[in-house]
Amino acid sequence: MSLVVFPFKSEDADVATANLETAAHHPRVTGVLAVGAEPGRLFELLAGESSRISTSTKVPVEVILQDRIGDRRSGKGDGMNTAMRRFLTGDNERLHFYDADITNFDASWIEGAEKAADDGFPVVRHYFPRASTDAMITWMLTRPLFAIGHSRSQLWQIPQPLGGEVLLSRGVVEKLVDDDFVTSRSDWGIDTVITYATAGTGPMYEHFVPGGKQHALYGSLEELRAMVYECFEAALAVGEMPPPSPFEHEVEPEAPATPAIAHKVGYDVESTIRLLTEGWTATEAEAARTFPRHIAGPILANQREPTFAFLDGEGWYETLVHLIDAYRPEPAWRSLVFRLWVARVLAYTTTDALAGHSRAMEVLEQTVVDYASRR
Ligand code: GDX
Ligand code: MN
Repeated sequence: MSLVVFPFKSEDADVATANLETAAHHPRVTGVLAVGAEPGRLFELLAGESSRISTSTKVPVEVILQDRIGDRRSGKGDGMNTAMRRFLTGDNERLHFYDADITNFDASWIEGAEKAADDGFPVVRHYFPRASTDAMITWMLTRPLFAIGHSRSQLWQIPQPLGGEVLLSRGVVEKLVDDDFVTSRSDWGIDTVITYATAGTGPMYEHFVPGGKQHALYGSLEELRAMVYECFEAALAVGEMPPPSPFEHEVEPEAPATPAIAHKVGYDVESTIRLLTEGWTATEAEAARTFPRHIAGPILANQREPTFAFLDGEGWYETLVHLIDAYRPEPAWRSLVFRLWVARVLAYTTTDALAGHSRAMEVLEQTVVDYASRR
């Protein structure tokens, strides 16, 4: 008995409807829930579709609005926390989360997770191959900060700690809804804190999806601004928490990325370079001057011209270590952390990423391993 949940905000209605339908048709699924960010056209449309799907499948399909639960920007976190509370009012045993915008969502995702749960794993995460310039928040912020903050734990070995595709069994959800660290994170940081809060509480299984996750694409990295600093702040907060206890972590072996994934370009470089030089304020420059001089110099050079080559693996490590102490959740620092992340992504894209997909992935992984071994 499983409930499948899709948080949604502004997605393609046909894609979201097809996903509700796929979930409702699965024999293991006894309920489907879509949690919307706000009322409006998409919300009304999905509400209409949900009653049609309920009637034809005899599985309850509900579309609800998220409650205000956390104390940060109201975003995906409020959506997921609303879903977990709602799940506990029913009698389903398992809760699956999937993003509403996945275009290759099919029964195999549900099956992969259910099978691992049948084998006794209360937490199942889906992971999949990604383009070498995709997942840049995971690769440059979350895994490095986990590696620095909890170097001896298995936390940084979780391949996709920001993934929104997970199965949680009832006992796990009960813990999460009682955990302020999770309920307060109403923004993009929710996936980070759920990853932390589910690590160390029992076995964890990683289900590999060979075809990857196809979903709505970004234009410029600018679209990720809030996600960058919100995920960064969540990962910093995790760094201040006690390390998770050792846990059984079974990771399905991964297969090489298909050519379509390996050759995909993650973002537009030209429109991204401008983000280095635009919009500097005096307070942001002041924040930049707190870095050690050999890093502060090239950061501040971006006020005049794009400068990013200094953020190789070594430069980035020093940058993160300084941020861990100096960062404040204020506009100037948020702008600076986004700018630094853009510079790091460009430095990587113009060097390691050019070496081909499999080499680039090795370098990314090795960099995280190196960060952990320095602590
Ligand atoms: N209820 C609700 N409220 N749903 C939301 C909100 C919100 O405020 N904002 C976004 N969503 C939904 C959205 O409709 C989609 O279904 C899902 O959350 C993910 O959003 P999307 O814009 O597709 O994000 P993206 O960039 O694909 O990010 C996903 O992967 C990231 C990653 O792995 O890098 C998402 O699961 C992120 O949480 C994750 O960090
Ligand atoms: Mn998406």
